[in-house]
Amino acid sequence: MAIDATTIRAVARRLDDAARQGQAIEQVTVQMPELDLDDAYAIQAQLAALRIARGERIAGVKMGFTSRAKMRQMGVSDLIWGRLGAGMELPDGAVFDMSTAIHPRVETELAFILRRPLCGPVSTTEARNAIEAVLPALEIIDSRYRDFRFNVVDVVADNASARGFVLGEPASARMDFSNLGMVLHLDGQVVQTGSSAAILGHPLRGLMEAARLAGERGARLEAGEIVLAGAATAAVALRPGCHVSATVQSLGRLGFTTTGSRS
Ligand code: OOG
Ligand code: MG
Repeated sequence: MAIDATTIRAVARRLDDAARQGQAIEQVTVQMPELDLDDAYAIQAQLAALRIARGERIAGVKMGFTSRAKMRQMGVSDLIWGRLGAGMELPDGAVFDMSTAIHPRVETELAFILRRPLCGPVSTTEARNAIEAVLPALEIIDSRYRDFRFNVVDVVADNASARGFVLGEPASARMDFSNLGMVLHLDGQVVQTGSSAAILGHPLRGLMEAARLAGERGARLEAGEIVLAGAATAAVALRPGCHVSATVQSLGRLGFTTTGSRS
């Protein structure tokens, strides 16, 4: 750790304000190049504490940079994780008000709901047995940093750009979800295509890595929690007044509509 608890709290407050005001800020490592990954996860934990203090529940975790498409798009090649607040969930078919965001993007993902806790290194069998359901998902990311630019420490401190998520219909964890075709549409046009296999070769590995990384930080994935395994395709910028939908083979379709203006 390169910074003290007071500075951790101050940086978290700055990121939290940026998110709530929809105003981009400078990358935190510009002024504090000494920040390390431990500091970044401590800032992230503090962001979660601020949500909890406002009465929000932590609903689960999200993985980042589990696919080459995302690594290439953002220039970061380390696996990261972030926390999902219950208030980030948007019901399928809902409206997302862009005036509450900075420069949101959308990406197609797979999600898991857990029926057992997971923590630390786990086998594929343990991971599979911990899954209650598998669901098609859309993630809305919105980096709090200007121009959506960051390094790995910045993006971890910014809770892995988490902003929102939409879940589709749950399916049985017994299905084969290793290689499902995924298509992202904006206003009826295909904008990205991919496969769930792009998530670390098998989306189950996204879950195993989530358990491992959480364990490293003294956290645990809990029964009932949601795990977003990571995007299978690059993210696409949202614009006001558009309809977003994703189709995941065997799992179905989900979507949302945007309104408002970009700040
Ligand atoms: C960071 C979040 C990455 C994913 O699915 O890879 C992520 C970002 O791209 O801003 O959510
Ligand atoms: Mg994502």
